[in-house]
Amino acid sequence: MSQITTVSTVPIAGQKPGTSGLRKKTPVFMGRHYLENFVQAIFDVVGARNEDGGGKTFVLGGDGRYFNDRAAQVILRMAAANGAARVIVGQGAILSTPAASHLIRLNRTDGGIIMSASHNPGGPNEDFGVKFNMPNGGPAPEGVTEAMYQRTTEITEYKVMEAQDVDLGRVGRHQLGAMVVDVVDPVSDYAALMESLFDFAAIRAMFAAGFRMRMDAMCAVTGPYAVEILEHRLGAPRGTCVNATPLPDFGGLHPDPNPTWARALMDEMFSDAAPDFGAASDGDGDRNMVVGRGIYVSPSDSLAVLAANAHLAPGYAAGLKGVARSMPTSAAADRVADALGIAKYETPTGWKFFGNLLDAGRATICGEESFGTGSDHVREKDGLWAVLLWLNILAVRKQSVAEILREHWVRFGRNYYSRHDFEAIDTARAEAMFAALRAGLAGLPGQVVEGMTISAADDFAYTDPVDGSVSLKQGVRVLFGDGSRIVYRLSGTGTEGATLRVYLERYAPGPEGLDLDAQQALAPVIRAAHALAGIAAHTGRTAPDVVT
Ligand code: VG1
Ligand code: CO
Repeated sequence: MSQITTVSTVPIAGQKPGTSGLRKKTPVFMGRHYLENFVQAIFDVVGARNEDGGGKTFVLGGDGRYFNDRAAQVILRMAAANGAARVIVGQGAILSTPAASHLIRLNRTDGGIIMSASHNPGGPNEDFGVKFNMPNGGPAPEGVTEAMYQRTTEITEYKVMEAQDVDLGRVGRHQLGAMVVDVVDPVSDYAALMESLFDFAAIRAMFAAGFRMRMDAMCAVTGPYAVEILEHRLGAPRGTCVNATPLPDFGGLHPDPNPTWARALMDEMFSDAAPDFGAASDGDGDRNMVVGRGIYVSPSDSLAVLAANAHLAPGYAAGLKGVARSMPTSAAADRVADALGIAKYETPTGWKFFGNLLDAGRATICGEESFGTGSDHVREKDGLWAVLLWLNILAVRKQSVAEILREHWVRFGRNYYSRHDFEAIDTARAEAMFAALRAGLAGLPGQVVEGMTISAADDFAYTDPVDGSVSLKQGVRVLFGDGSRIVYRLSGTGTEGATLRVYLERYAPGPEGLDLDAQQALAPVIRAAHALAGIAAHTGRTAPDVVT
């Protein structure tokens, strides 16, 4: 028998979603009422029933990290108690973020709950997270997450069904009280979507002709997707995918695909035994890092190359409507948009800001400097999608990654780019640094630093061109007359202190000076960034923890 219980609770401080959902240390999420309060706030805001009283349908899945399976059972019991009619769950409560986005759209559901802290480490003492995606498949916009947060501050009770666990290991239809739980294979619909976008025959022929790649899934959710698509459907040799079994603690790895955390892949790609192409993905499968033999592709460059070549893939043969990038992402994609004569957009950090542009058909491809690229095929960034688009381009152009990148820079010029992260800074000190920076902005234009003249300085504000919503204080920008740029932001995904992100960019028009080391090319910009913000004086840090 299943019975619905109403449990008394009290608000828990700090349940405010950040850049991408609510993320906290796992023990916090496992604390009494913590998950329940937030999930109830979600249902209170979006509703589990339609206006006519009928139940809604949701998608549920996560990246498989520690507590994913237990949290899924709680969320299902609460969905049933709140009146939902049906929940579609990935087998084993597993769904990559892009696959969840696809299922939400494919089944015309009322949204979905994704359990992930993405690139943050997982485990009993690491991070967990929950976010809600809208019926369009995209992350809830700020207005909705703010309403959920407000709800958590006034919550007095939540509803839960008393019932046995649903067997999420068995694909098929299950019942939880009156609610249907459809457990689905997490991979098949997503793989079919990829086949509809890319020239699998051409990629298969490339592998058959000896092309070799390494795909590092970092013991996170992409493994099963990559094995099925790359090895089974495209004929890449068995073993192409490594770290392909999702583990609750990601095998102790930090599933953040960047040169620091995907060190093993970088070492292989720069060794004598390097394959033609390398890629890595993050905890929930929405990020990608791409590496050629002996050459690293910065995410900003990857976005630009994909935009310039997307028409080579069947799904984009008609061309792009527009390209959107987050503000801290380099302007490389803008140059491509200008050359193609298509629209370009600059949004705040976080995929939720691309949703309206994609829905309105204004942008086809979007990207962030943080290893996120995607298109209008779903409403999340999509790691494997980016890998497959690269493979499709390589199969058509029959050139190496290095050749493609060099030709790109010769044609468009090169935006040297790097991000320096200073992690776990004392929050008060980080805030003091930003207060000082903001207070001094008006006096910056005209000043000369490291031989470069500051042409403008501001705190990025964004007005959504589709719904007119305004987002303020999205990052401090310092622009120089020669096209160089510094951006300062505080991370909204961390769970410990503050993380300062400093984004550095410098444009080289070419044809000379296109092959420098990025850190060397950026040296004056880096020195200027330290000087202008007084990073050492405010934070006590002289060098970044992570450089991408
Ligand atoms: C970071 C990235 C941002 C990305 C977000 C979610 O946010 O900078 O570009 O959208 O993570 O990515 P922040 O606020 O820490 O800078 V994921 O793959 O963690 O969902
Ligand atoms: Co992610």
